Amino acid sequence: MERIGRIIKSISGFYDVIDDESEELIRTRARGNFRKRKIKPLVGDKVSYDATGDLGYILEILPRENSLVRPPIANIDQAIVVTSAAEPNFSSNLLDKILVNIEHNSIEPVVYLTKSDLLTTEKYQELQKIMQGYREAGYQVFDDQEAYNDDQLDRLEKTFADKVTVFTGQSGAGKSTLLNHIDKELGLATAEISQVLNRGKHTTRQVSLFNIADGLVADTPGFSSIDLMDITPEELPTLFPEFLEYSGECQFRGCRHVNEPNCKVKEELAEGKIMHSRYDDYLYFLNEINSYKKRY
Ligand SMILES: Nc1nc2c(ncn2[C@@H]2O[C@H](COP(=O)(O)OP(=O)(O)OP(=O)(O)O)[C@@H](O)[C@H]2O)c(=O)[nH]1
Ligand SMILES: [Mg+2]
Ligand SMILES: [Zn+2]
Repeated sequence: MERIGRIIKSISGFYDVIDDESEELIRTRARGNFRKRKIKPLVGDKVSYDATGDLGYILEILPRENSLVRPPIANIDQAIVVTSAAEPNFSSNLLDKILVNIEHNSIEPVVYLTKSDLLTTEKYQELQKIMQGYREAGYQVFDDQEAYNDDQLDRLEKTFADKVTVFTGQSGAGKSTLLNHIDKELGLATAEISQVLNRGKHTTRQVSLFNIADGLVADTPGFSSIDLMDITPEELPTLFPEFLEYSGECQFRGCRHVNEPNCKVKEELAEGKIMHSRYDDYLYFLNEINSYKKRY
């Protein structure tokens, strides 16, 4: 019998599906023809499946609203970008790259700062100014010094209802730790970062969706870097919300905000309304994207 459900976990060729109607958990396999067509079901996929025997079979993947490569997950509404203030060190370049990637997939981004408890008051205040810049750029930011205080956790949880939310960010940033604070029963594995490399140890190995606060929330494997392969130079300036706010007032339509005359974005940059670090990252990413093109 054909039914509809959502993949919440994938383990070595098996896919755990929650049935849309009965909310039962069914273990399934993908039919052989998926492999032939080079289609890989993703966590988050809505699927039709046959559950006649002990083991179900995925028949079709329903059309995706969106999907990410890193982490591999489909049909996401919101992404919590877990960002460490220290250990690993805060990197605006990495944060901006993650944000661009999320904007490209039309997912609502939220910035969640962890590990500010490891900073001196002075360093924390500097970082708070940067975080205020992200708020002014249009992002929702959670940046309390005590990352997991109840009030902040409550406010975060309220954003989960009726959505699929993915926790993403660098390995070791604290994604699983944050989820464990939100739901005390999850008991997700966490590990100290490598002090020698100042990098996380890739503790979380797979994407899993959990039912939390009337929504679905995914813990995912962290990464150390991402690329911008799918993004064109034309699209890039549209992925910075604060540029979009002013680009209508640039003299040229499709202004890239680099060397064009009467560029409103550059005027706002000079006025201090646009963060220098964001603009510098924009130029850096533009360069990176252009260098991919030359290679093909
Ligand atoms: N001091 C401090 N340590 C934290 C904080 N958040 C997380 N940690 C620690 O950072 C380490 C890494 O946390 P994890 O939750 O495993 O990180 P992760 O983002 O899930 O990492 P991956 O699964 O590798 O992607 C653990 O030792 C946590 O206890 C924080 O706010 N403050
Ligand atoms: Mg983890
Ligand atoms: Zn411009």
